[in-house]
Amino acid sequence: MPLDEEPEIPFFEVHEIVVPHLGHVPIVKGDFTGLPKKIQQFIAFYADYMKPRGIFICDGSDEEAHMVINKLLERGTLHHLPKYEENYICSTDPQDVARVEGKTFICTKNKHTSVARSRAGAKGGLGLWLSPEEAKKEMDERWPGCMAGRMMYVLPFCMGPLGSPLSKYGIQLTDSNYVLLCMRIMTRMSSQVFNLIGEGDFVKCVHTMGCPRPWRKKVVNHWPCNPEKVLILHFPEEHKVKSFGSGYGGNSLLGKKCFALRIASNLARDEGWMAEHMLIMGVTNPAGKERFIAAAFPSACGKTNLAMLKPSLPGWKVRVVGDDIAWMRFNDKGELYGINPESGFFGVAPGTNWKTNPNAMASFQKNSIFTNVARTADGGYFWEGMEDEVDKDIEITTWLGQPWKIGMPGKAAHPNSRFTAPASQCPIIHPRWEDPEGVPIHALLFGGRRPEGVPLVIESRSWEHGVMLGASLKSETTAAAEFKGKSIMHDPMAMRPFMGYNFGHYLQHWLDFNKPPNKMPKIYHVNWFRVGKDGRFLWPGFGENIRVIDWICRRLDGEDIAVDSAVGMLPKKGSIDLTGIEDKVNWDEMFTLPKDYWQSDIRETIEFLDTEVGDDLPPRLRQELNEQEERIKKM
Ligand code: GTP
Ligand code: SPV
Ligand code: MN
Repeated sequence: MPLDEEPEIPFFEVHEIVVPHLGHVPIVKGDFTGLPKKIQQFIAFYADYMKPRGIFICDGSDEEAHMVINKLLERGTLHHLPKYEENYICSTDPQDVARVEGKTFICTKNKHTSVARSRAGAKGGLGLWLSPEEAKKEMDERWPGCMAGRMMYVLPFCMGPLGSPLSKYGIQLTDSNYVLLCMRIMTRMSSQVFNLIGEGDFVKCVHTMGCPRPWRKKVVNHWPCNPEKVLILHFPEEHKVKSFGSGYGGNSLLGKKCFALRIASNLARDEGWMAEHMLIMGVTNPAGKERFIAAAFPSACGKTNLAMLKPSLPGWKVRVVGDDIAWMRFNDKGELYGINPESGFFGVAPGTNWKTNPNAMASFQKNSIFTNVARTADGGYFWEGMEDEVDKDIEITTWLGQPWKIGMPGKAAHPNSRFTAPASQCPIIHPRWEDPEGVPIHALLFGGRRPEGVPLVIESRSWEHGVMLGASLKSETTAAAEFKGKSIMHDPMAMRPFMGYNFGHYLQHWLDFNKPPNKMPKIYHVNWFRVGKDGRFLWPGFGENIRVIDWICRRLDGEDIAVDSAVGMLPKKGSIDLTGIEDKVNWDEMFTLPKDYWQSDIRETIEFLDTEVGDDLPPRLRQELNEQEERIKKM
């Protein structure tokens, strides 16, 4: 029996207006009876289960959005930012500001479908499994009647260009109109999707803030949520996601991490493709040759910034296809093609400014939503990093609603505050970003925040060596999840919080792609975040990263500009173009490989993968680790 059954509801000889089983639940918008039967059943089942006061079937139109925006303005959840066109700001309950990884589970009948057969001492950080019985118990405690007194919105959406063979459909039920507005930006939300689904398959997404009326707890910032009861459940075998208690980002915009990574990685395993936490960018060199690069960095490690990079080298052109998620597939000729399943950017606000990321700035001058940023007295947004771009003395209201000025202690915006902007508004959006076939992917990058020991760029020796570099990915913790303080965490393939199935099987899936006729893209490891003795970044980053991209593209062209090292191929000294920044960077400091550091690093990595992935660690990957360790010993 499925974990969470939606029994056939027998009343479906549809009457004219009244939907018998829903009885007291009015359809306040949309044509329920005109929907495909399977979708009617899905809605009816959950309406009965969650008991909303009404059902609002969305069509994704501007009128509909305005209706909701006006309601939220009236209620005080949203504020208009008069400095721009159709930009709105809101603050959440301060207890609901990031993804909650410890409350995010994969539910499958068999435990080891979801998580690897780890060894004693494993911390279980590569995905958490919950048994069907436990899941049912937890759901029974939360979901029945959870929408009492609230509206249930039905959001039909498509991940990927409408009509692309690589795209997938979903329907999200939610009682948050903020989620409705953000999903409208982040996915292709349209009533067309109902017809495209018909009686076919779709991912069932059920989200609630978990505050049925009468709600007796204090609501902060007009943001009802239920932090004590947050639970995010994935049922890959049933193509279903259930999320309770949080309205924030990855917890509530279920098309994003839940569907496009956790559920999709399962579909990808079964159907022979890849669902990855990667940006996709097109880079054209001064000679006019374009390459596409997909890059996996953990949360808040620079994907959005790299995808929209403004090149500091003359003659280069960068255009963005996606900034967070890539769905990729080898075609019949063995060429890897990728699409961006999303249609918006949910980007980290702090640090973003007209210098570091002008293309992101330009993307959110209109039709955007800002969450947990600060406001200026002249009706603009503000966050850390914008100090040089607003009047020094301007009155600011922090994300917590406190009066504040630049230079005062404390922070104006939450470190994980975000902008939600339509991708189509990005001035450098790639003309092929909605190409149903996707774009060809020529290189894959992995990277994280590595303050110590790890050089600016490493080229893998082979596909398998590259997969090992990806599996060994580590990064300093950031504000994107609930972790406190800074420490270096493993984040293999930048997928640690987003794995939808057994990580050992996932690595094997990657290794298995290397077979004819597939032409394997080259794999690189990059690190913009190495720190010098003075505690400052050794590499200027942002627009200067084009210099590393240039080196990578020249390698793809076969230029002899790399030297062998114990950890992979490194740039020959001087082979990265540093024209104009020679005095700012110290090559040797950026590229030295401290033997002690690497020896303990590889030991620790092997230990980690042995313990966490255990018997599911592919032997080929273990061999790559051994060989790397041997080379490091001989360094
Ligand atoms: P998610 O959206 O959470 O997945 O993050 P992301 O990977 O898209 O990271 P993003 O580009 O938003 O960058 C996160 C933070 O890193 C921001 O504060 C940036 O200013 C900073 N950052 C990005 N690129 C660089 C870089 O090249 N060098 C330095 N020093 N900081 C960077
Ligand atoms: C991330 O944490 O990687 C994000 C933000 O992109 S969220 O959508 O909240 O996952
Ligand atoms: Mn991002």
